[in-house]
Amino acid sequence: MAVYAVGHKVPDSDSIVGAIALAYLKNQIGEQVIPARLGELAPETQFILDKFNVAAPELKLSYAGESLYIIDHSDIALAPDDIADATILGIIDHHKLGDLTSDTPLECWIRPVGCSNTVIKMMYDFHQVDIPKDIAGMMLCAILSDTVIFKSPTCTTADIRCVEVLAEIAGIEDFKALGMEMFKVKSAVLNTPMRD
Ligand SMILES: [Mn+2]
Repeated sequence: MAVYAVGHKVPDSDSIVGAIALAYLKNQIGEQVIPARLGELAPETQFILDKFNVAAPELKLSYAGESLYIIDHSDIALAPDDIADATILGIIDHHKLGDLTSDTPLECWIRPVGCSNTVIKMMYDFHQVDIPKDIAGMMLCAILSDTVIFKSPTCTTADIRCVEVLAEIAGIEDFKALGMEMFKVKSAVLNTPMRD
């Protein structure tokens, strides 16, 4: 039986980066966790992975008999189809509480902030684990994506402070320029005619 960290179906950057960042943290505190994903990468997410030269989490759809950490949601509809046959070890999220439940005690990190990666940064702080440069850069991008570079109504001062700290760790001087570059990748694809 293995332990996985996985975000929601039709994964966004928060789900993918969150799985990588959480798995790294867990591995640092002695718990073997494998990052996974429930679907194809969005172009924006591919851009982030390429930028920091990090491999995508493995595509894994079935979790029967496995244990997992759920990231960026707590809804049955967004979780793996066979989630009822898996053991949920934890939920890390920033949305309203969904309908997932568990048979055993679980670790729950749910905060009303703009991004799951802001919550994961709080977990790194709690466990006093240093964030590697590449992971810090990706977490920063995920927060800029979810908060639309701090313009979303869900953005909090915790998210902004978190990005500032992550930018320092990652050695990124102009994180807003990076955010704009990221959104250009996203909109370039959105403006592509459907047949292409
Ligand atoms: Mn999110």
